Amino acid sequence: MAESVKCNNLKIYIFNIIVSISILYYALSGLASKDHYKVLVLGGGSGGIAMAARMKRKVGAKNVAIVEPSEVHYYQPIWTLVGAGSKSVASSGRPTASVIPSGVTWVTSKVAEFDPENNTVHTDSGKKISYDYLIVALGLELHYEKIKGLPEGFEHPKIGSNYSVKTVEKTWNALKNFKEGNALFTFPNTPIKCAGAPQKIMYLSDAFLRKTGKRSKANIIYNTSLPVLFGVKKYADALWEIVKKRDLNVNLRHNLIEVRADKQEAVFENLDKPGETEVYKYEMIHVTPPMGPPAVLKGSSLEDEAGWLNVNKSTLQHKTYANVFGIGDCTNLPTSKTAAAVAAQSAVLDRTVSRILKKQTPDKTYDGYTSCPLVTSYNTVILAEFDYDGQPLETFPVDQSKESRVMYHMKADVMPHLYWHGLLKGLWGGPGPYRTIMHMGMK
Ligand SMILES: Cc1cc2nc3c(=O)[nH]c(=O)nc-3n(C[C@H](O)[C@H](O)[C@H](O)COP(=O)(O)OP(=O)(O)OC[C@H]3O[C@@H](n4cnc5c(N)ncnc54)[C@H](O)[C@@H]3O)c2cc1C
Ligand SMILES: *[C@@H]1O[C@H](CO)[C@@H](O)[C@H](O)[C@H]1NC(C)=O
Ligand SMILES: *[C@@H]1O[C@H](CO)[C@@H](O)[C@H](O)[C@H]1NC(C)=O
Ligand SMILES: *[C@@H]1O[C@H](CO)[C@@H](O)[C@H](O)[C@H]1NC(C)=O
Ligand SMILES: CC(=O)N[C@H]1CO[C@H](CO)[C@@H](O)[C@@H]1O
Repeated sequence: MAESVKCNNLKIYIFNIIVSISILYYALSGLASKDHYKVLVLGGGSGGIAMAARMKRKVGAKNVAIVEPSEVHYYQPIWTLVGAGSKSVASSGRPTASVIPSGVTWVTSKVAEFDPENNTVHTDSGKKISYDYLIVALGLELHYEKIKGLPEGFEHPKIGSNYSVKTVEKTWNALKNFKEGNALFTFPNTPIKCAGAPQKIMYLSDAFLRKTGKRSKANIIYNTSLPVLFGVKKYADALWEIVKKRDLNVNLRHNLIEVRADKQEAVFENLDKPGETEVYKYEMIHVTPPMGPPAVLKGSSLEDEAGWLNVNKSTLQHKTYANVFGIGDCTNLPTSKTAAAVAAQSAVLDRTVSRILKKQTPDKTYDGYTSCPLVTSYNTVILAEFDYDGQPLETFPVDQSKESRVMYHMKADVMPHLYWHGLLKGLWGGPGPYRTIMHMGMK
């Protein structure tokens, strides 16, 4: 009897020790994955990875962390070419773990809340992380649900969207199975990333239908909510020529508001005559969804009136919080949202943060450089490059508004290499320094 009581006491004693050790272990491991970083980067997309690589060089890997929920990092620009025969979806993605700079901490969660007064963010797993400097690179959000009938409509055939990895292959199926009728391409009534992509997809579809002898059975229509074909006149003029030559019907100020995928019908609103709608039958439709700022910025003191991260357009420093910075699609920088813009911004932001670390004022200015390779066929590209004022800023000493095969190779082969090995390693800050060399005093 006494023996068994003693034994039970011993068991309880051992049990208590185990529990205590476990609690201590979790408490210590909590401490080990420390919750304070000198530089905290939010988002592990193009801008976040590039900046983490650059900050690692400045402050050391152990002082940098990235908050990013996704296990896969995509090179989004290649989605325009995926399925067009030249590239596969798989080739556009790599494990996030392989692009996080070595030694930098990866927090696999979503940012759920900002507390910039206390230099802290909260994650969706309830963790609080504090920082000395914060770099926000959260990208933008796609809003298919703002079009009535979507995203459910994607369960039907004949509809696709190259803007999401979930729907990119559906575009190719719709195109491959095209018989005859209307092929519709849309551009929404919001800012979007890579504003050239909605029409690149049309040019490639046109080329595919010609190649397969079906072009005479297709009526290709590009209904865009924009008042122009492209924001920069030089390139818009060149594109109008192409559109005329290839018999593509472009309608400005037409906004897609509904898709009835079961009936293969699309409803557009005429933005110049509000309330007036037109219903179109389609044999294929490519939807470019409305886009908006990351929802998590909403209600925080970091957003501007439209919900984008409110930064100084020259230095990329937040307008209210001097230790907060922004890069890429999530910001209110008044330029076209592209990875090429992110590259140029990364060089400026690198300099801005260095100066702030040394208690100096920022001295390098972002000119709004962005670039959009407008793929106009299976082997040609118009490489649009311009700044805040819509002034062309061309890298090569040729007229880039002319369709070019060399530029196609830039887009399909050189750019992906530059992305994975240059931009993401924090080594590519855009073509600025090369522009001068390339022009060799010609401009
Ligand atoms: C079809 C298509 C074609 C394109 N073509 C071109 C092109 O030809 N040339 C070009 O230069 N650009 C092109 N782009 C645009 C380019 O891909 C983007 O502009 C660029 O990737 C923006 O980088 P970013 O870092 O701002 O955002 P992203 O690279 O989108 O990264 C944002 C990251 O934030 C993460 N995130 C989101 N919410 C949270 C949260 N709450 N917490 C933590 N992390 C979060 C996301 O998972 C994502 O990894 C194209 C894009 C598309 C879709
Ligand atoms: C994207 O659009 C182009 C043009 O329609 C098409 O050729 C390509 O296949 C699309 N991408 C995918 C993955 O469907
Ligand atoms: C800062 O943190 C404290 C304590 O956590 C909190 O009470 C306070 O509201 C926070 N400040 C702001 C501006 O949120
Ligand atoms: C942006 O920052 C620069 C340099 O610090 C400053 O001169 C300029 O006034 C700022 N612009 C705005 C709009 O705050
Ligand atoms: C599909 C669709 O809505 N097409 C419309 C695009 O805009 C023009 C007007 O400019 C209409 O005539 C088309 O019907």
